[in-house]
Amino acid sequence: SGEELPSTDIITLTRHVLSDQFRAGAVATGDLTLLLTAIQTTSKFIATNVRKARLINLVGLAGETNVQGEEQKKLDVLSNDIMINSLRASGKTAVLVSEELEEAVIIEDKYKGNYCVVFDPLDGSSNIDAGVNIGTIFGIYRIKPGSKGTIEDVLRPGSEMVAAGYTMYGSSANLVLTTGNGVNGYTLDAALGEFILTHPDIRIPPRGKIYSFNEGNAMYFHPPVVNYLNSLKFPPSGKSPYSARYIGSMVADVHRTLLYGGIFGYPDDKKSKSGKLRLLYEAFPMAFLTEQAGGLATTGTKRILDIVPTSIHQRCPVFLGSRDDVQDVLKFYKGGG
Ligand code: AHM
Ligand code: MG
Repeated sequence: SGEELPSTDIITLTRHVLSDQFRAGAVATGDLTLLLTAIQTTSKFIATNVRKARLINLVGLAGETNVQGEEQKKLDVLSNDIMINSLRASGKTAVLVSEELEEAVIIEDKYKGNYCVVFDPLDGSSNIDAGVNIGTIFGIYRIKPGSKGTIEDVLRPGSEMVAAGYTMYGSSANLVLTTGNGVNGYTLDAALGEFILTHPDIRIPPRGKIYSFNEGNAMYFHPPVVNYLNSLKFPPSGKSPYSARYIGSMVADVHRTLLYGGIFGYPDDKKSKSGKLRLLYEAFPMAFLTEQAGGLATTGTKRILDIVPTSIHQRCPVFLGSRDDVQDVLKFYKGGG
């Protein structure tokens, strides 16, 4: 075949989301599309800042401590501000929950819309200074009928989210999104300033060959996890052991899991009674994406999307990925270890 001609019919994220709504025959008001446009803009802005971080001295500590008592990085603070400002200005949001802010932000009447966005503006902060992949994670709820937008609108199971996704800032910026109708991946074309559909209908292989856990915590792990991991490393004779991959950025570890298959886990253990990851803006969006891609997401004993949150920053154990791999973990939990 000869040289490929450049496509004159590119599918941008906005076009794709709109065509999805046409297909579904939904009475779309365009509100969600506009909200997603605002989110795309924040991702482009954050991607730009991540790129030039080292040049303009955005790496290093910002000198403040966040809700979880961790020191904030300058890029975290910046990314949070970018998202709050843009989401408020979109006029489509009523409640915002950010990992970086202790309290939920209730949007004033002038800008109030019908959606709530829960997000971690820049996840994987321990990787920033080393230039390793980091990302933004977000989940979207529609406010309850009749609600003016309160914290109750986000203290709902993940299964009620209308959309969720993440943007990974790596060698390219990749936005992966579900609106409850499968999962699609888009890559930022920097010249166009548009996210272009590059990974249509992502499906997780039913079984993988990679496990992704912080095994440095193994001495705290509960028996089901220890025994499960041993089963991967010391399989019955004739079978190959799994490969270990752990970046320590949930977005990057989940992204790889969606594309290659396998399992990502951050369990609860003797030290971290509820694990580390946050339910609302880390576990829920990733669980939603995983299930939409044909995988499973569990705490070990419960489907993650069924959990009813009681506070906005609560944590939750996470195992997610290929269906068969997650079912294997569940067997260890059911068998009592
Ligand atoms: P952060 O929100 O402070 O960045 O922490 C969340 C990150 C996840 O991206 C990642 O999966 C996990 O923490 C890694 O934790 P650990 O360093 O304990 O392995
Ligand atoms: Mg974070």
